[in-house]
Amino acid sequence: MALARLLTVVERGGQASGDVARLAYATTPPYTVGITGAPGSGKSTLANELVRAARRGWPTPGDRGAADPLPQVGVLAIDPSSPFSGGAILGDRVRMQEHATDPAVFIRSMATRGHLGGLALAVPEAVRLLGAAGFPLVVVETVGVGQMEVEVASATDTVVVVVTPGWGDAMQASKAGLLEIADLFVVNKGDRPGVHEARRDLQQMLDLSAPTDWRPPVLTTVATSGEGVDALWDTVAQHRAHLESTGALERRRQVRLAQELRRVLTARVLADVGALAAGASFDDAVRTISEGKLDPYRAAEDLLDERAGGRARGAG
Ligand SMILES: Nc1nc2c(ncn2[C@@H]2O[C@H](COP(=O)(O)OP(=O)(O)OP(=O)(O)O)[C@@H](O)[C@H]2O)c(=O)[nH]1
Ligand SMILES: [Mg+2]
Repeated sequence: MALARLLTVVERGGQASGDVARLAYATTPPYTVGITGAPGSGKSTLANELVRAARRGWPTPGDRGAADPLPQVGVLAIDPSSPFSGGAILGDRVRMQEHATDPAVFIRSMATRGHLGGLALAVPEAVRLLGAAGFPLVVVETVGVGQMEVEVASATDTVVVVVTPGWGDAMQASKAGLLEIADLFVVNKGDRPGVHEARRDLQQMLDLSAPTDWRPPVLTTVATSGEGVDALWDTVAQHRAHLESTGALERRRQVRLAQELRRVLTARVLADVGALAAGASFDDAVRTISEGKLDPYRAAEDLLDERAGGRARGAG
């Protein structure tokens, strides 16, 4: 499938990825829902169920029957630790199998190939690509552990943070920086003991955080049975309506674009640094520094000047 191949290009990064991004750019971005949380908290199972609910369409307040079904839904399962990609990792593939024959649901796992900018750049590009391919909704699943994973999750329109019942889970989420990025919380595995305590812990933490015009609701789900997932989808829709009516959606997306542009710039500059450090002038500079005839600061200036001169000559 062409879309899958284009996503592989985006995943690899570099010039070709930039070309794809350019093609996909001028289209309406899809609405994105991030699902993040600790490993094994049920994110994939929940994403699976959420897709099922979402396919029925965005709920229209007061008149459920009028919702237009979503033509296509994309799911990107981000796997920060895996060097493998190009299709769902085994566990996700098994769990999401029921959608596998549904052409309206596109599921893809993405891993970093270690390219500059990494997933933080590849994910928004992939989302844009799905938007250009006609997907109005993309669900992004990320394991909320490292800084980069939290950043990827927070770069979605509605961020769902999943916790499970059990001592200190809410606290762990807080430590991982998930409290700040959550638009809504889900206590999944609602069939297990400790749901009440988990909900209470989250509410207490929310009480302590600075009040905003949207207090993240705390929902309970049993992803394995689908219990609570319709309510989750309704709440995602409420959050979207809130973002749209306050202008916050526009602002958030603007901030994200600035972030993305900064990352593209950083990747470009780092690539330049890599090229400079691989050149003969660099080796010369190291030798001169070691002979005590030059300091690294001056050497860096010289290298940059030399490069700028080379560029000007190349352009002229
Ligand atoms: N009892 C119970 N088990 C659940 C529930 N939701 C998910 N599970 C189980 O929890 C395990 C992990 O579920 P996943 O959906 O793979 O969790 P995940 O967060 O995507 O896991 P990673 O992607 O590996 O971080 C599976 O065995 C699920 O069947 C639930 O609501 N109740
Ligand atoms: Mg998963």
